Amino acid sequence: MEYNSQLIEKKWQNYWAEHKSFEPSEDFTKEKKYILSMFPFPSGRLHMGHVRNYSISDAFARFHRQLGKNVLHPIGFDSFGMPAENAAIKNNANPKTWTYDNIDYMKGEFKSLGFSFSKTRELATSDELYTKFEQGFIIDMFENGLLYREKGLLNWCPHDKTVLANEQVVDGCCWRCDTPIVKKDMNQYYFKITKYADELLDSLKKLDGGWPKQVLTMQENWIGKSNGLEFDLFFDENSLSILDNEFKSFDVFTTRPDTIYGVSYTALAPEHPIVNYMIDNNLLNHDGKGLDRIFQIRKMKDTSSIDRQKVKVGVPLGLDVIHPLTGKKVPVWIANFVLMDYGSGAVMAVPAHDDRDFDFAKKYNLEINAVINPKEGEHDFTTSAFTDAGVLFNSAEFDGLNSKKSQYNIIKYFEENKIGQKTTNYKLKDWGVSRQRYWGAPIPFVHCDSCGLVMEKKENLPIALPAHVEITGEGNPLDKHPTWKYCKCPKCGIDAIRETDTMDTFVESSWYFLRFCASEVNWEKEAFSKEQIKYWMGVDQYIGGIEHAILHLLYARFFTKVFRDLGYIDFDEPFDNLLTQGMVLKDGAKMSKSKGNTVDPDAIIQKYGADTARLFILFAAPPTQELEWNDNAVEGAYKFIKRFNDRSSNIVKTDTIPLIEHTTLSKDEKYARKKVYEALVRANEVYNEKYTFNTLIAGSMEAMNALNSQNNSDVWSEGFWILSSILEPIIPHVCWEISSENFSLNNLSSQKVLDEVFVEDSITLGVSINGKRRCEIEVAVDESKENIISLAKEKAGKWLEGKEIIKEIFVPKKLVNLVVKG
Ligand code: ANZ
Ligand code: ZN
Repeated sequence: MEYNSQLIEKKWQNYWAEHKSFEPSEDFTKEKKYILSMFPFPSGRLHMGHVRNYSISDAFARFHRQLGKNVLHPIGFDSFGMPAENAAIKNNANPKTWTYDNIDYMKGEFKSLGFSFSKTRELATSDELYTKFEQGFIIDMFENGLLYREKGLLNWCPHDKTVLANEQVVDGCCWRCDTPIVKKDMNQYYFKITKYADELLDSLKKLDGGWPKQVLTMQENWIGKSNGLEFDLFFDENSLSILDNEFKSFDVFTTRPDTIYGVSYTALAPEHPIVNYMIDNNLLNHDGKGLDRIFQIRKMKDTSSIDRQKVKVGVPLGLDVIHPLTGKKVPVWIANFVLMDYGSGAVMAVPAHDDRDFDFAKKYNLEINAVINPKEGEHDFTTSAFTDAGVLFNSAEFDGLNSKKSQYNIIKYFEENKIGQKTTNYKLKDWGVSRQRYWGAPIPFVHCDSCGLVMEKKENLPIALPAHVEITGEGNPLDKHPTWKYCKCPKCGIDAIRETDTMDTFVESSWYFLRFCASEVNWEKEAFSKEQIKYWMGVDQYIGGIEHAILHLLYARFFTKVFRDLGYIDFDEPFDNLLTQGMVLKDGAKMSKSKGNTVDPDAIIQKYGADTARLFILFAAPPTQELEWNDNAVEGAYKFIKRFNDRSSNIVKTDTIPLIEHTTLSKDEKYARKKVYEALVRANEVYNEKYTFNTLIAGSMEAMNALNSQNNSDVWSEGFWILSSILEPIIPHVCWEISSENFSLNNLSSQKVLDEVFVEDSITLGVSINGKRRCEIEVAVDESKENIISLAKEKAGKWLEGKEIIKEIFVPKKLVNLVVKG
């Protein structure tokens, strides 16, 4: 039949929907495969990045289904979040209506792409049922001390009018709208992720091999564990009296105690409490300029942390501390590169051995005291810092020791004299989850005048959003809602006020993969059951963008460990294998609406069909690399599918693979079989651990060409049986069409790789004259040297006429070279 993508694709999509072809079974004795792609935000339409993501996961899912495994390949929508509210402001739409309309449209797109998602487990995180279970978990976490409310300096985006997590601040600006953020002191809820810092770090080891190295490193750096020495620096008499004895000392953290004799100044973060105290009490011994500078520096941080790293700016405070080992006075500065939220917000500065300290010292003419020499050679301390480990000098009793040994000894000295201790610091901060927005899951707490902060009762869940709300873009719509926040205290029953903060949407994506383990049996009743989790988790293959390499994956790992500790599950890493797909580019740039270089998936499906889109995407590049859109290659993919469809007319209809007597076949027939079986071997590697769909497709194309060069209908039929099975995960519609017409459905579970087809009984040798390749001969594998050479002479006769052969060179299985004269 003529290839008609529209007809074939609609037909099979409806068939799959009607027959619920892709529902996993609850038979937990079967071998399982959990294939998951990161779920989309319902922005309105799918983009090519989505199509790539789901084409990859669908290929895995369909392959394992063919092998007879119980496959879970679910999809949902990460449907809370600001864009729904922004659309509401812009188009005067209701965020819920906007969201669910988009979801409907995108589900249609999923169908038209032929993705084999389970339909019964579809979810949107804004569904009230999902909110109900999530709020239950939040309450459990609160009861177990993993959630707390605290005042803190928060990043505030004046444009979006919301608090941002540190990670959502990029170079001092809001990650979404690029507006410079400002600091605001506010109450908010935090998850105690720092409690799990060590475990989050240590168990990365378990993921080695299954996750890309790059992602493991990003996670490790984000957690940012460092060991060092923490100690107090005490003010001298004069400074104590300036500070009215309000502060006697401050704490510093160093990873390089071996450099301690090289300290020539100390520096506080501009937001340090001592600085605040001095500002508030007018204690800065300056003409006012110092104060201005401090405010300038603080502003610098707010607008660009990059500036803050590059340009070094500081202000002397007119205070001195006493060096704990030498007893000498050391001046105290404010420095822009010291961060308030790391360590103790103060550093001992060693310009000779630290780059930032060096730049600062040069700028402000501070002492540079070298105390460590390289193990070999010399270092010029007037031009740069020496930051490596080395050998100590000018360091009293520690002279001559190497860095490592002296670090140990110096920490020991501090600890024995009770003037400091060994400490571990983490870059990781607790996860602030409050958002002052409407379109999110309400945080299920109540503020009561007599009881304080009270949890909602579980039987009152979900605390759902009010359906009607006015969204103006100013402030928190829930806070301004006329009725919603007024309630009774769940504990004492008096009038109380509901918490109006909603949760960071990263909370929803931290456990959705667990929710997918629930089935129709218990979907409404509970989030998931222990048995379901035990069977389906961990996710065998997780696929998504590298942009989620840090936060989403870290939070999902954190939730998994928390759920383990709460007794819901009994493992601690959710994703066994992770594939981060590359970006989709056009004209060398990432496809984006603002650049105007997007390709609309719907248009491609209209013109060529979903199979073509999927084939192109998986053929054009290995999934982990960038993919450049190419219209000609799309056309090429279409032609291949059309040819594949047309040639299927050579198949002899059958219910079993024809039995073929391999030794009786002609050379071309044997070659075709060999190519087909090579593709089969490759399919197993690619779908299991190599991911290079492009090589599998290339191999299948070769096999098609080889089939084309022979006429044996049994070889055709067998070849198509195998090729339509291994290509089904990639171009499912046409493959279901071909196999339903000709044989029972694709099924690789009984497909054996036949060794006989790889046995070579003849080989091709090149024949060269004076090193120049002239022709080829075909000989039996075990042919004798004499016969081969005489055959070569015969075949190369016309180049040998009138010439004398002076040497015959024979390289077994490779070539014959005849050296001639005349
Ligand atoms: C003295 C020193 C000498 C340092 C030297 C380094 C080299 P990591 O590895 O990232 O943990 N530091 C400490 N707290 C800081 C803060 N709040 N803001 C900016 N810098 C801070 O870095 C630890 C090192 O960073 C510490 O060790 C401290 O400088 C600095 F030759 O102390 B070091
Ligand atoms: Zn109360």
